[in-house]
Amino acid sequence: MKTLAKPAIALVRRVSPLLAQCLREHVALPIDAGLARAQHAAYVRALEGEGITVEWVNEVDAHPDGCFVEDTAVVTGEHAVLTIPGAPSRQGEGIDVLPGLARHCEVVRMAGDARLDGGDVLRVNDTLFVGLSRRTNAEGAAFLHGVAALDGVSVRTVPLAAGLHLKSVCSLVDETTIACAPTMGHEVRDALRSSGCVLLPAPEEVGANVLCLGSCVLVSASAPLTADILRAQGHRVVAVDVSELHKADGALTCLSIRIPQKGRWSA
Ligand code: CIR
Repeated sequence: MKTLAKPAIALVRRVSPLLAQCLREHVALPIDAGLARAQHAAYVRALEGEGITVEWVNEVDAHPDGCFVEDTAVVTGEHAVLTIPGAPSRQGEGIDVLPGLARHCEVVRMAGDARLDGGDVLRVNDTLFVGLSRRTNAEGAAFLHGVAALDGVSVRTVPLAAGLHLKSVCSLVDETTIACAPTMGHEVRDALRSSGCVLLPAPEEVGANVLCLGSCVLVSASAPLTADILRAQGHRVVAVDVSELHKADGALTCLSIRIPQKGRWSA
């Protein structure tokens, strides 16, 4: 296992009291915004427990999907793209994120017809894999490419066969290992394999979205079988209950924007 550097900073945003009005597939499941807020607080404590500095987006939490802050920005190194998320209802979220992001990176704001959700971007070494999804288009990937090149990072697009975002179906366990959902399409599989990644099948769909924080891997408490597999492979696993956020189609990576340590990269 090749340990990935842990992020230096994580930007997070409070769970909106309007969370139940979020975009989601299974609207029949009731969402308890208060419980979601408590679960989010535990997620933040887990980040802090790993020595990551947590910074909050200060603005009022009037956006139902605002806590899924990862979708509003992609940090490429010294630079970051403030995205135009693919869902029109989410396009007002980024402006509140900008001040916190600009404290750490030179921010370039996406423009024109480009659309991109940060959840569609998976970094592996110096490559950003970008899922072309219902939320992210080729113009969005091309815009990201232009900014990432400034940091010596390349972009490779992959069509998404299933799932909301690329990182809904795959995420980094360590520097070269990727947890994968049962539904992950062969295009993503082939692209990751061809770049030298080792794929680790996650028995549970939500087990495919883990968050590597250096020597520790956050895993959803809703994915106990995935957690067992990771432990058996020698990973230090911290389970976090985000069941209420899963109902909103959220997962672990989307709840923060990670800023890497200088000159390093992280999940
Ligand atoms: C949405 O549909 O946009 C939100 N309800 C969930 C976004 C989750 N984001 C992510 O996984 N990157």
